Amino acid sequence: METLVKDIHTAVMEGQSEVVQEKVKAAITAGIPAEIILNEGMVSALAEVGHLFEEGEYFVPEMLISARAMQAGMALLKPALKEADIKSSGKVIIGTVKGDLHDIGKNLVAMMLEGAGFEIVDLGTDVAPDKFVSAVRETNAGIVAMSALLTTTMPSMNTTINALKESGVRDQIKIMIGGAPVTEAYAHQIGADGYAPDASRAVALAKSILSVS
Ligand code: B1M
Repeated sequence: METLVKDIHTAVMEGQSEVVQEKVKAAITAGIPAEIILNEGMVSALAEVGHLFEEGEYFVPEMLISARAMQAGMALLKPALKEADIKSSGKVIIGTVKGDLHDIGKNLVAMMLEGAGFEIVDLGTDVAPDKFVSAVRETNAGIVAMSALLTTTMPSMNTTINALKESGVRDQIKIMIGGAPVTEAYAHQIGADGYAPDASRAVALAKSILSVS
């Protein structure tokens, strides 16, 4: 069991998508819990990739192929991450804010929310404030969920909230935010309704702000 998780970790770090897929399939078959495969095999590998990037040992192409390898593995884990008793919990509009192309965390949050019974409207990455506004107008979503991975794109969350206010739709929805540099304090500062540090707590937060049990 440990060897398989280690192999997944190494393959994500080396950006070997096919090996990741092969090992993730083997780990699922071996009965290793999806959360262990995800957190110990893949999320920790990307954290290490981030450190190597900071230290100048990895560059953007290496980060990118590691990210692709993780996404290949995540696709296989999706069914296993779904909760058993799924009932409709509401609709969530989700996107990575303008200027930001990181989508793995956002995809993971979307996947876990979907698994918990939420309907997802995924706007993708680099989402301009007016796109969030249009999505609120076009859907009957209860939540707008924004992700940012760069300190330089966090202000786009504030700009988006202001755009939602200016267009008169702010009070129709709850707003939740997250992403590595984002904090609870920042959520308060910009007037979001909630912050979650990871995907499972994002599910708990979404349920609590929509009062879903
Ligand atoms: Co970039 N990158 N990157 N990158 N990248 C970081 C974020 C960085 C910390 C690396 C580093 O220096 N150590 C750094 C940011 C520094 C900063 O601003 N403080 C950085 C940089 C600098 C950059 C570029 C500027 C590099 C360059 O071009 N010179 C560039 C920017 C491009 C852009 O966006 N405009 C860039 C590009 C890229 C790639 C494209 C190569 C690739 C992204 C590919 C992709 O996403 N499809 C990439 C990657 C892979 C990373 C790291 C290595 C990994 C990010 C990741 O996917 N983590 C990252 C280093 C790191 O994080 N340690 C780094 C795994 C993911 C599961 O975690 O996204 O944190 P995370 O999501 C978590 C939580 O944050 C939370 O739940 C998730 C699951 O638990 N969460 C939410 C996320 N969104 C949420 C929303 C919620 C609630 C919770 O509610 C709505």
